[in-house]
Amino acid sequence: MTAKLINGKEIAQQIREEIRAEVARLQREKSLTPGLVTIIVGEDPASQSYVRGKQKAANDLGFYSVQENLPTNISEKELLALVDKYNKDKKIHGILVQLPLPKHLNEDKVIFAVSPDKDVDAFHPVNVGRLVTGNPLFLPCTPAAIQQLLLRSGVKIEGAEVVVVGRSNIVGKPIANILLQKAAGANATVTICHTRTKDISRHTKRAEILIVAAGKPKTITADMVKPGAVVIDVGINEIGKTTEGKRILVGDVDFAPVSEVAGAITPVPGGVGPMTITMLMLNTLRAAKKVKSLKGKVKNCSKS
Ligand code: BQF
Repeated sequence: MTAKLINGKEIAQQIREEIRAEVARLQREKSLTPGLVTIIVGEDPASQSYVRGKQKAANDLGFYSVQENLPTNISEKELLALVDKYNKDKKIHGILVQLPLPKHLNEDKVIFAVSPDKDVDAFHPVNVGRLVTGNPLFLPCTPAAIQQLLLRSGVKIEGAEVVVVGRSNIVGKPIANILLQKAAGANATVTICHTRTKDISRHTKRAEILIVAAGKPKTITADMVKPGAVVIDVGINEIGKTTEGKRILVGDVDFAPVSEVAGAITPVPGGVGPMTITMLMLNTLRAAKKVKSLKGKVKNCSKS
């Protein structure tokens, strides 16, 4: 079998057109422009490239966008003061602090400082709690991206055997939580595997939907995949640079051999990544509209 490619770039573009139309309507009818601030501390090239992508997406959609570039040696107090300034700024609806932060800054403190109403990453404990208890304000961007890719590719999530490899707060734990909710676009049976799982293969081989966020190339090989499974590769691993200095990226899945076994698969690049940025834009739009609940707002399966 050769797997169907789930084209994240294309689906992301489709949703961006929907967002663009809604931004135009908001401007026309309410004179309201969604506003996003991205805050980056230091010079990490990967982080700078991610923030550039987020700024470009915001600008392309007609958002009001602000970029704060802070020096590595900024104090925690100064960073928290800046976050608070944007908490109070009426033109700004979404605040994104790019992670990871330099070691002298406490990430938890900074995440806690962002107003939950402007927390478009959905990392604040209030938003984590709201997700777990089934009343989310925002969904975290990468997990939201995964769910939308599945829905828009016509994958049936309800009742499916889902196996998640990885237990991070950013991907593994929240995607498991989203897909097990009693809600539209969820109702799956979810297993989470991690570095201390005894026999990962025993679990992955049962998966109808396999979500891999392990942070290591070739974590999943062809022998670990059930024939016909849907494989979502969340990994972003830099394995070198082109002669022009561009990062060469691979996922966590051994792509070519797994494609021979799986029913559908996301590529890296061009899979989950572009959708993640689009979900950040959707969260910013929702923050601007002050949508209080996502209940019944999950767009349903339209086969593409
Ligand atoms: C693509 C991220 C690890 C640590 C911190 C498009 C992105 C990536 C890939 C992107 C990521 C990964 C982001 C592609 C944001 C996803 O074409 O495949 C976009 O910008 N991402 C981040 O902000 O912080 C990270 C991964």
